[in-house]
Amino acid sequence: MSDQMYMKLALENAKAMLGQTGANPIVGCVLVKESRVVGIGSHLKEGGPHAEIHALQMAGEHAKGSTAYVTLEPCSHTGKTGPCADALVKAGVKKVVVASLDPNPKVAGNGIKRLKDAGVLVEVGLLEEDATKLNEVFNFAIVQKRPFVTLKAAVSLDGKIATKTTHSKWITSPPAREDVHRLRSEHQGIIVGIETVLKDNPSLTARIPNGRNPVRIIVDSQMRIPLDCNVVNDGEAPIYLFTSAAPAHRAKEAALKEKGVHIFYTTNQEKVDVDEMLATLFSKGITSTLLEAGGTLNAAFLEQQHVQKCIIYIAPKLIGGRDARSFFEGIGIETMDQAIPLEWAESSVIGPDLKIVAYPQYE
Ligand code: AOF
Ligand code: ZN
Repeated sequence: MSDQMYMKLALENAKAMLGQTGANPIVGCVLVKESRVVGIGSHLKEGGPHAEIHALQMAGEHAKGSTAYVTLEPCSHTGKTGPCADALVKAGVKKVVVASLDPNPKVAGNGIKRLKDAGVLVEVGLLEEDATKLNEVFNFAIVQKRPFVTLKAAVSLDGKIATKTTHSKWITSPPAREDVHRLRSEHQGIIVGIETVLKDNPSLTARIPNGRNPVRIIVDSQMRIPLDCNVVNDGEAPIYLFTSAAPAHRAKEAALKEKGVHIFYTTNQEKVDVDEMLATLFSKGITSTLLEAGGTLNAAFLEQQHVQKCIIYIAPKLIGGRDARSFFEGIGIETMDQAIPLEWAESSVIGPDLKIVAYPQYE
C-alpha cells in the first residue's frame, strides 16, 4: 500500500467520528511497520484519548520503528490528555506523516517541532486538502472563538420558505428532510428564532436511527416562549434560551428555569446580539451549529458575516406570492456589488429535490 492509501485509511477512521467529538477535531491515526498495519485509532470523544494513543495501544511493542500516518498534527500540549507528540517519541515511532497542521494556538507547529527535535522524521501535507476540509468546523472555531454556523433552508424553486399564509408543511420531500435530521445529528447545537417555535411548535431533534440530539438554542428577545411548547416539556435535549428581556419577565424566567431551560441574557435590551450569543455558545463548548431559522434571524447572521456554510434544499415546486417569505430577508441591499458572494461546493439530488452546498466568501 502507498503512503496515500494509509493516509486515506486514517482519514476514513477520522470521518466515522463526525459529530461525536464535541468541541474537539476528528482525527485518525494508522501505524505501519514493515508493510503491515499494526495499529489503528480514532479520537472518539472529547476528554478521551487522542487517535495516536489508541493506535499506539493497539500496536503495543510493534509501535517501535513504525511509521505513523496522522490526519492532524500530533498535539504538544497537555489539555484533558497528555501530548501525543511525546507519546509517539516514547513508543519509538520512526517517522510521522501528517496531513494537516493543528491551528489550535496551543499546538500550531509545536507538535511537529517536538517530533523533529526528538529525531523523528516528519512529513507534512499528504492529502492536506481532504484533512482540512474534514475539520472545517474545528479549524474555524478554535481560531475565531465562535461556533461554525451552517445555515440550512428548504425552499421552492422560486426561493420561498412558505406560502403567503405561512403554510410550509412540506416544501421538500421525506428523503431531503431525513438528510436534515442527519445534519442535526452531526451538529452540537441547532439555532432557531422564537417565531419558528410559536408557529411550528417543533421538537428540533434528530429523528434518525442512532441520532444524537443537538442542544436547542432559541433566540427569543422578548421571552415569548410558551411554557407548554414541545421543546420546553419533552426533555429530549438541553435548551439554551437567549433573551434580551428586561427584568419584567422574572416570573416567567422562574417557571422556565423550573423546567430546566438555561437562560442567557444579552447586553442589548431590545434584541439579542448575535455575536455576543455566539461568543457565549463557544464558551459553553459549542463549536458547530445548524441555523434553521426564518428570513429575519438568518439575515441578522448573514449581515454580520456569521454564516460559514449554506446548505439549501430546493424542491421542484413554485409557490409565488409577493408576501411569501424567503430565507434571507432583513433590509436588503441597494446594488449588486453589495451581494454576498458564495462559492459552490457540492450539488446533489435527494429524491425529487436538489441539495446545494455553498460557502459565503466574505472580504
Ligand atoms: C491529536 N490527536 O486525536 C486530537 C487532537 O483536551 P485535549 O487534551 O483532548 O486536547 C484537545 C486538543 O488537542 C484539540 O483542541 C486539538 O488541538 C488537539 N486534538 N490532537 O494529536 C487527536 N483530537
Ligand atoms: Zn493529542
